[in-house]
Amino acid sequence: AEVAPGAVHAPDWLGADRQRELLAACREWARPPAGLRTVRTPGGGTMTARQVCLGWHWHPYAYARTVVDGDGTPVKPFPAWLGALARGAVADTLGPAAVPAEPYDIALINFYDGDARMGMHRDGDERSDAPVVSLSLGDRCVFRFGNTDARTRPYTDVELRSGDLFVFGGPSRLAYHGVPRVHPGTAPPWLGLTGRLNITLRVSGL
Ligand code: MD5
Ligand code: FE
Repeated sequence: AEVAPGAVHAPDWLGADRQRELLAACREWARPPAGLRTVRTPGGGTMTARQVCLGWHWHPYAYARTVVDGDGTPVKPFPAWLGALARGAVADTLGPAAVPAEPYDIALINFYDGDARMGMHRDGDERSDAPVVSLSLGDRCVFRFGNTDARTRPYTDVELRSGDLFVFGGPSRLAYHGVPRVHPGTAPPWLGLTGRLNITLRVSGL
């Protein structure tokens, strides 16, 4: 379903097998060194979703090759199979012509427990306008897709569930968005995940 120009929601795009595979991979990536960390913003705030990065390390509001705001170790590599997954996701939602020529080279993985949220923001630290690919695992959440001008209304609330794909391309690439709530205990029982996981795949242009 196209939520806005270039913003496409594909429910249950990942099958059960790929959800299990991706979850197992995320659990490995979360281990130290360069594992899961709490992100602190320059204003003294703390993000409630914890994060691990592959390829490039995101810290507010720039990218680095080492975990500059954590254990200082080199960022884990971005595996080729994740790039293939991203290109397939773009081709399936926006069409083959929308698949970028540059390689996908960043994964940001956010771990949400039942109380975690993400405030309305725009993703502007990449130097590429390639579509962002977002994959959800575990608990359902309310994803708030806004507009490009302000973090306020108008916005559209979409429920994202385990296995869902969301692609943000074209004019939607720079829209404000956030996660105002997670619904605890709504993950599919067969997945074995408490909480929510979101994987975004991006082109750095760096
Ligand atoms: C999440 N993550 O559910 C979301 C999904 C983040 C973040 O927001 O920055 O890690 S990614 C949603 C996204 C990415 C790029 C553009 C737009 C949404 N958009 O234009 O709405 O943890
Ligand atoms: Fe974002």
